[in-house]
Amino acid sequence: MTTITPTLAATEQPLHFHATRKAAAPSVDARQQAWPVAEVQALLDLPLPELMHRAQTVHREHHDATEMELATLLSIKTGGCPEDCGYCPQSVHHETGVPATKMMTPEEVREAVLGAKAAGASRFCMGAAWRAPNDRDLEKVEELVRVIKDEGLEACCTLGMLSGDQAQRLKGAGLDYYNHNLDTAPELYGDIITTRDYQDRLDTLGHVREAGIHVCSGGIVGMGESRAGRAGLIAQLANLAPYPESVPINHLVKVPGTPLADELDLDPLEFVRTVAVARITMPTAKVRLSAGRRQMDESTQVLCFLAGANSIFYGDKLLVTGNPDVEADRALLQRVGLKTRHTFNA
Ligand code: SAM
Ligand code: DTB
Ligand code: SF4
Repeated sequence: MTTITPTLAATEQPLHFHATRKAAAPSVDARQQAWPVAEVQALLDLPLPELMHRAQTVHREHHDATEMELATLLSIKTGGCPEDCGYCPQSVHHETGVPATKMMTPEEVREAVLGAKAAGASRFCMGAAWRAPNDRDLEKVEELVRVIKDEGLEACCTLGMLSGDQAQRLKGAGLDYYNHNLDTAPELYGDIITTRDYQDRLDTLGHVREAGIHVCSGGIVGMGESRAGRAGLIAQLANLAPYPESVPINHLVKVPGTPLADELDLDPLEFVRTVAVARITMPTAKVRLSAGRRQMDESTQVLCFLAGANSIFYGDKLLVTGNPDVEADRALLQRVGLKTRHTFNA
């Protein structure tokens, strides 16, 4: 399969499944505290040494700062997606040269899971280019989830919108995490995607949560948003009650043919700040340094680790674009002195 080469180069409106400070009942669970956008923006605006110190303090209170989770990603159904997400190479609305494929078989998926396990991944995430799965698709995905669980890895998938019943079925198959990103701040959403709205995303997250599946939800940085836009995204995530167990912070991968291909480069330190603020506002979550590492220099990645990122995608490919080579990642983790499940179970 081809790997696509990328180009080089606030709101406080209450929404359903969104806790405002007023609505939040006094709670024994510190995870339920709400974050006004202005407070999140104030964190983003801190001098970097102060922000990093706060992020590292929170990170160490809740995690072993020398551990890194490795998750491997597999596109089980690529391309031909009817949605018009402006960043995405798999949308039929953009001429990116990504061909639509059929869904992978359980045998193909097992082979990929075995490879990921042998390379040291502890979590396996399957992505499909759907607006929402139909019931026949879902039955096949349930079988694929069982393949991952048979091999002893944590199972995650990202399939688009889910109904409550579909979420229950995935839970029954053993799914550990469901990834469904809010992607950007509510007020910017309509500039990036027109075929669904923010509330659709929140509804699916609600169904996932109700089914007892861990929520994986984050967004994309570098789509032309301001700091206020990044604050709006982080506040939305941090105010989910409870906030997601897993928060992917993606850097936009600029793919030729997508409307965002010519977006201006973001200062890498703005990306690092966003990771740090995600860590501070969602202390117990896995903060995942996700798409865009291939285009990032290693020092920026290390700053993200120091800002509290404790999970990466591991494997030479994301869905259709490239990721750093496994050997390069192993060498980087070793140079920084980070342990993975492989090393901390050894
Ligand atoms: N179709 C499903 C959906 O949108 O929820 C699942 C797959 S979709 C590719 C998963 C996520 O990948 C998106 O929500 C977005 O955050 C991320 N993504 C897609 N294209 C990207 C790009 N070019 N750069 C960074 N992240 C991207
Ligand atoms: C997430 O937040 N990032 C991953 C995963 N969830 C599914 C996807 C990144 C996609 C990057 C562009 C591509 O290769 O299609
Ligand atoms: Fe489809 Fe998901 Fe890509 Fe949007 S991000 S076009 S929903 S595959």
